[in-house]
Amino acid sequence: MTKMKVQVPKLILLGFTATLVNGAVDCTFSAVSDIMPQGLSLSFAQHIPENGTFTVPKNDTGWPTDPINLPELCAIGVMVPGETSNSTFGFGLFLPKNWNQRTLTVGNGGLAGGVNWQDMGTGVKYGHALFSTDTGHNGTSTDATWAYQNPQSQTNWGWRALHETVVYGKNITEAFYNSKPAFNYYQGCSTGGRQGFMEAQRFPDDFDGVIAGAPAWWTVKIPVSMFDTIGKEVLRQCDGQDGLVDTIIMDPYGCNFNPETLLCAENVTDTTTCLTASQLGTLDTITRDYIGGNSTMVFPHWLLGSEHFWDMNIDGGSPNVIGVGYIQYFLGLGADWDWRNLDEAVVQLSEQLNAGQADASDYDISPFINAGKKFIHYHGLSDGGIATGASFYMYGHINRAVSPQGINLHDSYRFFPIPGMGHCTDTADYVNAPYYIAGISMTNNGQYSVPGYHDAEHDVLYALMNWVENGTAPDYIIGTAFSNFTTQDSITRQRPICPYPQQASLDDHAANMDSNFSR
Ligand SMILES: *[C@@H]1O[C@H](CO)[C@@H](O)[C@H](O)[C@H]1NC(C)=O
Ligand SMILES: *[C@@H]1O[C@H](CO)[C@@H](O)[C@H](O)[C@H]1NC(C)=O
Ligand SMILES: *[C@@H]1O[C@H](CO)[C@@H](O)[C@H](O)[C@H]1NC(C)=O
Ligand SMILES: *[C@@H]1O[C@H](CO)[C@@H](O)[C@H](O)[C@H]1NC(C)=O
Ligand SMILES: *[C@@H]1O[C@H](CO)[C@@H](O)[C@H](O)[C@H]1NC(C)=O
Ligand SMILES: *[C@@H]1O[C@H](CO)[C@@H](O)[C@H](O)[C@H]1NC(C)=O
Ligand SMILES: *[C@@H]1O[C@H](CO)[C@@H](O)[C@H](O)[C@H]1NC(C)=O
Ligand SMILES: *[C@@H]1O[C@H](CO)[C@@H](O)[C@H](O)[C@H]1NC(C)=O
Ligand SMILES: *[C@@H]1O[C@H](CO)[C@@H](O)[C@H](O)[C@H]1NC(C)=O
Ligand SMILES: [Ca+2]
Repeated sequence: MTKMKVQVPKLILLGFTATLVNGAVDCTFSAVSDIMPQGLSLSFAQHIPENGTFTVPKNDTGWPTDPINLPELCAIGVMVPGETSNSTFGFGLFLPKNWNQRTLTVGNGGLAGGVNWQDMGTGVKYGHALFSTDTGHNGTSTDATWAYQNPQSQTNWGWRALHETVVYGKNITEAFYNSKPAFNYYQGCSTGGRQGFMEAQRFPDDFDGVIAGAPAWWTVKIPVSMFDTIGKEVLRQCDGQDGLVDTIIMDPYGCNFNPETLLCAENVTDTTTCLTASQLGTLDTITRDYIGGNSTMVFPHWLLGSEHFWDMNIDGGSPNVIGVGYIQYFLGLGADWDWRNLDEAVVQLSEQLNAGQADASDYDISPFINAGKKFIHYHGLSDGGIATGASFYMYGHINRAVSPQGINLHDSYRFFPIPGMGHCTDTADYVNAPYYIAGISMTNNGQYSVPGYHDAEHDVLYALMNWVENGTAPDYIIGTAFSNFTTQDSITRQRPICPYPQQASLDDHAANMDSNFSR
């Protein structure tokens, strides 16, 4: 464990070295049409005034919320026709009037089809030009039916639509401002995290820096069904084991947890507050890695402290519909396939098909690293959706792939496990973890960055920019908790989040930081 002193942060406003550039092209349909690359068709070009709202097109169902409080910008919708209607995809751009000469591509979530207008609305407040793809279909996060016997759409969702969106997006941006983007960035979480790894693995030229959160990268693996919440008992046992009773489990792997304390006493009739012996067996299954035939890892376990969020994986007693839909429609087993029939053969079929080539398990990212690019990876230690163990597994395998090539991984890629954070955002109210590190995807509509702390110490996007553009690596990112995370009105806690394998030192410093922020 590395000790680290962290000053109580001061308000630092980030001074940008890039000059602001104004659009060289009017935001009219005909002017924007003229700068479209060959073969693309413009759906709309719409001028949004300062502090305006963008109205999401009606059938664009992936992110239907209208982003508000926007800076003045040009909103653009583009269709990329494919050889068949199944291979067609669309993408959106927000090109701000005052442009900082950077681009930011945002990722998608779950199985959703649609332009992520919501995260674009957050990202454009930083001054970047924003891109997002619809991944080739319109649909909600849990709907997989579009994928059935539709390999073109699977490939679009797997990797193609995002990559081509970036290539076209840079082209359109340069023509719009008559100036080439100086730096290109990416951020996404969950499916968006998978997309970030995929890009770094396959298309190292696309971005100078990537932020990938809670990557659902292991698409060929299958989440198993979940059970009840026992989080408070885990917290009771594990909280103090990291050296500080503060409702936060800093090191779930370091906790020696005894589940037997949850066992129902003899003859107990109310089993809502305890677990039966067979329920304890289920708990063991959940908190252990899923090892398949021939001792292969099928999927890592959920960590201690994630119990509050396990309900992400139960849906009326059956497993998460995303996982089930994936098997039914991506693997082609059809709507009649029942999750109770999950067996080794399904796991093997999944490995073999690698539907849409979406599996981001090419661990050798040396071309990305050798080109001087930077990668920030984060994952909530309390994630009940994508097991955090998958990120530790990913880190370990990337390290094993690049270290023998003489690469010091820490110089280019850092993994920040975030204590107490659920899937991409959120904390249990009995934990109140300072997890918020801004960027896109954990920020509410109309907001951006950390109020009062628009800087590289507190905001992961600024941290990445500082790393890429100044060579200043993030040794920590300070997470923030608010009394109400929705309104972000008052800060209750701030804590450094350290890159793995370091951990913030747990002397009385953390407690001091808490008291400094109880205002
Ligand atoms: C954009 O792509 C078109 C081809 O479709 C090409 O002619 C043009 O030069 C490109 N523009 C930029 C700025 O890259
Ligand atoms: C921005 O618009 C909102 C309504 O969406 C309004 O309440 C607010 O006062 C406006 N802010 C500024 C600075 O004009
Ligand atoms: C929206 O979807 C409906 C039903 O699929 C279709 O009839 C309509 O033409 C679509 N509208 C647009 C603007 O694409
Ligand atoms: C999704 O819906 C939007 C809005 O109606 C439409 O413009 C777009 O073509 C659709 N995307 C796909 C891939 O069908
Ligand atoms: C296109 O997708 C539909 C399902 O949305 C599927 O039935 C059809 O076979 C696909 N066509 C091709 C050529 O893959
Ligand atoms: C549990 O129930 C059994 C059978 O009714 C009884 O013999 C036993 O004494 C009970 N144990 C306790 C601890 O109440
Ligand atoms: C184990 O490996 C053997 C040899 O590669 C293979 O034939 C078999 O299908 C594997 N079994 C499982 C359950 O993965
Ligand atoms: C680079 O460093 C300078 C000097 O500290 C700072 O003003 C600037 O904001 C940094 N750039 C980025 C992108 O963080
Ligand atoms: C936080 O604020 C939102 C919006 O005002 C409100 O709906 C919500 O109930 C508040 N949450 C708590 C825990 O107070
Ligand atoms: Ca603790």
